[in-house]
Amino acid sequence: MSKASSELILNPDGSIYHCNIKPEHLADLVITVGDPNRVARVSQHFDTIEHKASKREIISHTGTYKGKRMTVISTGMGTDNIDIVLSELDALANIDLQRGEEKEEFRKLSIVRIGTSGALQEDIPVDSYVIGSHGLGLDGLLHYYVGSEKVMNPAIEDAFIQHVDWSPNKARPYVVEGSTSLFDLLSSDQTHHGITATACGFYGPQGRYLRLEPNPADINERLTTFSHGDFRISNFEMETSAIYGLAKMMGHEALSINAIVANRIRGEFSKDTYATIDQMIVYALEKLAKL
Ligand code: R1P
Ligand code: URA
Repeated sequence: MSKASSELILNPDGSIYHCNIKPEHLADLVITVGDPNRVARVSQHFDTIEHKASKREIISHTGTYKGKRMTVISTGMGTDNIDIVLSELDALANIDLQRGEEKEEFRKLSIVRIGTSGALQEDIPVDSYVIGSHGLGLDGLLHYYVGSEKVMNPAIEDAFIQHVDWSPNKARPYVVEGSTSLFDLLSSDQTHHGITATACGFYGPQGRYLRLEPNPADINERLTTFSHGDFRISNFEMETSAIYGLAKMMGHEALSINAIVANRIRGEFSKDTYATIDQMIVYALEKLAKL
């Protein structure tokens, strides 16, 4: 059945509402970044840029790096924005926008987040890179979709809920595995690995105490000491769980690589975040050119 114009919203030129691009502007390989300014920091390395768009905090550049076509797009901060960007990217790939109907042939996207993050382990230093084998969603987004339990990992979730004594007043944490093929492609002896925890905020939800006390105050210690088999929580940020969850439900591949700008255990912050991010961008582009 064709979608109503209130559900699948198009701009007057036929582009999709927030991302503001048309299907032909979207490459199969998509790099997401939180910071809109990071889009140009990625595309400055491209051989050519064929299309640029912007609306609100969502900026996108499509071009090639060493001949590999890719779209880099900013999401802004948080899983609420991920809901918008992932839904629209999938619609661009898999819905005939004019007819408002799902296409017969599925188009699979590879989605790689190049982000920044805080380490939750003492041995993951600032200015290193972390790849999330799994996303741990403390944000609740995935529960708004029917069938999301199929991509979750209840054994890890239950162990986590018990270990941290998770409050029933908050959404149930969910765990989704990232793409194993992208993990193999992007991993090296230069990358750390672990579960990437995704919070619904930067301060209280990540245990930062300015004037309001986080609840629980020791959330970071509880996360740091959690392990399940070989898995431990490596880092904290604000998008990965929703990217992994939505991408998996939609049938896409997704992985996050994050530059560690803070170490929450040591209380340290990077002295030059931009240098670290720029190095990680080149690292990721070199690997992704081989996809
Ligand atoms: C918070 O400072 C923001 O930085 C991290 C968090 O996930 C959050 O979006 O990622 P980005 O640098 O990709 O935005
Ligand atoms: N981004 C986050 O969300 N948390 C940090 O500590 C650093 C970057």
